[in-house]
Amino acid sequence: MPYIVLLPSSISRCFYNYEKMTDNRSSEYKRIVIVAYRLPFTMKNRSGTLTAVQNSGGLVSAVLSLTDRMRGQNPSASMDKTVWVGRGDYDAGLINSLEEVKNTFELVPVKIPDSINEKFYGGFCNDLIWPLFHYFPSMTVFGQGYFESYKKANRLFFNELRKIIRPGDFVWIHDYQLFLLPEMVREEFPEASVSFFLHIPFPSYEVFRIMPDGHQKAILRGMLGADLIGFHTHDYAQHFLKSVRRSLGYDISLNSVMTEEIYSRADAFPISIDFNKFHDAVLLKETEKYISRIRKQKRDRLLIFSVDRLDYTKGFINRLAAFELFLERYSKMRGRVIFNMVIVPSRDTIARYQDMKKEIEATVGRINGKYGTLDWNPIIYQYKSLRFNELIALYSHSDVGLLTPLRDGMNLVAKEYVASQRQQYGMLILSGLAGAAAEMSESILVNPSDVSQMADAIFEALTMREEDKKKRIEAMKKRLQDYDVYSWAEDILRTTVKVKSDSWSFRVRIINRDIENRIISTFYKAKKPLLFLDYDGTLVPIREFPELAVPDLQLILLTERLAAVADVVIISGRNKDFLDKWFSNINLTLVAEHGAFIRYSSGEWESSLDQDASWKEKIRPLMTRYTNRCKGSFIEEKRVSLSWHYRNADEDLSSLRAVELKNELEESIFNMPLQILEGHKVVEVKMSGYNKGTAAKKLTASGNYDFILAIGDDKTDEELFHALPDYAISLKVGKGPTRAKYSFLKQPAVTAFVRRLVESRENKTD
Ligand code: GDG
Repeated sequence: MPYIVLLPSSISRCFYNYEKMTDNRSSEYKRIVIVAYRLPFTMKNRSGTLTAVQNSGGLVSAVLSLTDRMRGQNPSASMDKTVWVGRGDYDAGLINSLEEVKNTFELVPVKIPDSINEKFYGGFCNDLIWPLFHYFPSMTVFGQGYFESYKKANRLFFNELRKIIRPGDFVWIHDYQLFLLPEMVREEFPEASVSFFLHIPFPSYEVFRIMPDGHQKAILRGMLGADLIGFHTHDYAQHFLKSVRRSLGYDISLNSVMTEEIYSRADAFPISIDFNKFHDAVLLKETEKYISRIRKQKRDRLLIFSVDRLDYTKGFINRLAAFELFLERYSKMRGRVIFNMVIVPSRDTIARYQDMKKEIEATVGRINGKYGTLDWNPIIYQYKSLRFNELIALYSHSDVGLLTPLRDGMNLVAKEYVASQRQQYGMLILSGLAGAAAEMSESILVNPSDVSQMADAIFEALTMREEDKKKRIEAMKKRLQDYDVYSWAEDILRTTVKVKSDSWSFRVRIINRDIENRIISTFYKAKKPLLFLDYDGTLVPIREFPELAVPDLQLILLTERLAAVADVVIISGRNKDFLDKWFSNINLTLVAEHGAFIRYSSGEWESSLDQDASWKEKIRPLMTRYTNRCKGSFIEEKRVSLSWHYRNADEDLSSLRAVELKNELEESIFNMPLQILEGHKVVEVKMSGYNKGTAAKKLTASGNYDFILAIGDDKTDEELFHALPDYAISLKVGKGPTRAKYSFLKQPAVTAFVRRLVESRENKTD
């Protein structure tokens, strides 16, 4: 049966078979499609011969491994080669035939003319988004034509993507160069599973709103095209959601945005590293020669290092000032410490970057001149990229990692440094303004603008006792090992599946004459039909005051006629007296106060409260899992309730966990006589026994109904819809997201439909 989906008009252009996708919605993905500004290979053209060098980033290996793991988990379902869409000037045929590429990805190059790329990448991305999202509004350039080029470039990406996208794909879009792409995908392929991940911070709304309104709205709507929007930290996700609320005016509920066209969730998925790769590389032969070089250079001195790309967000000058103050303040350390500062070349053709480089070099020269001696230079400055094994040697033999960016989405170097500590224990000094700080609380956290605090932190790190370093580093290592880049990628994939399947259950399908006719014809043929009708907003329109919403004579008569041809239940939030007053003379069943009371046609009011406590066996393990994940929290058990208390736990983590627990509980308690209450630092599940769903279950169980229809308009009716057997037909009144199979746009349509139902059966001939 074809559905009508209330989605952007472009749906008609969609090539998916809707019914097929609906059936397959929970099946596993068949292919991963990555879209990122850069391809995972760097092409090298040496005297006419093209070769490809695979980039070493964690994302590349995570995606390759994810594909393998999915193949392994489900060998019967053929998992296709992962596709990677990214900027590239060579033809697809040529690069995909290269030996180095063949067994990895299928590359889809997006050609972006330089004239567009300059204002798109150099302009909008690097001169506007990058500084603003890293809290440098004064460096933000709102250049002419930037946004137009940004839109064009995103469109160019989409034009390539749309050629290859197909059902069963998991489309994973990366970073700030492609904010507009998810929406383009959703408009044309509403059934595609899309995840977006932002690698840089999402700033607070007060900074985000500095952008022109049009840019703000386009970016947020663009991102909301994804089913799941991932950020490094909880704060970034909250900033995004707040911006959605303020700039687009959408309601946010439990990290989700639900409108008539959108169902998206935003959450924190801190990126990790390939822990084993770094941990194991320390012992490799190729690393050894660099280690001996470092040992020779160090002699009995202590080594501090930092590695960053040349960028104003990295806080080089403050870091150098802190090192200088450290030498000044702790004079006994002079001659005993070397600071190896590695800066990886980046954008140094741009004047601002050249100036920054000059300033860094001048500062290094001045400090070395001031404190250096014949046999000791306090700072070794390198402006170059290191080989992987050289980097590992530096990580593994540095006594301190001094990583103090002014802002950083995450900072992978911090994680890599910790993973490389195995022959000796160093200590990490980490900026509190790097995303990594949220997970690396055992490091020495500093404010990168507080030069004095950083100088003291250097001394503390250099003189920390071996056992303390070991304890702190091992705690961080364990976390990195447990949640590596592979778990990260899997987590995102799994959550996208979940969000997508939730979005299916809430999708709105507007009823039409054709569907009405089919329902009426099934009703006509039914031997034993049952109808659930909500009252306010369904049988009568919502009025300003409830006492004004009384049934008129026509409705009473219609209900009477309906009750003569089918079993009818009026299921309402109204109290017993109200329902008795208007409907007690009709041969139907009444359900009052959302299911707390039931009155069968011939009987007295009964309470439907259930005393069974077996539900605890399902809820307790779930709460126990959260207790284990959140130190300091505990479970309290009463006869009719289970509570998860978190007043003694870490405030930020526990409030995040409380939201997650509530989400999971909501899933688990559907169809059970329970409700969730949230108190002060407590999440409680208690028996309710009185929602419309449980009442409906009881009523449907008591007869062999071959036709069940339910009509309702609000949240409490969603429980009713959910509780009904699959063959039941549920109809929502109004446009919002719903579990119902179809929706009426307006209440008066319900009365007209009910009249048609009645007439069909009254005219029944057999
Ligand atoms: C974005 C966000 C976020 C660095 N120098 C050398 C070298 N590296 C490697 C490191 C590390 C990576 O580059 C740099 O890590 P970042 O975390 O800064 O990553 P970016 O991709 O630049 O930045 C950032 C990240 O995305 C991930 O989401 O953490 O906040 O800005 O892996 O090992 N590698 C080699 N030689 C070097 O000289 N071989």
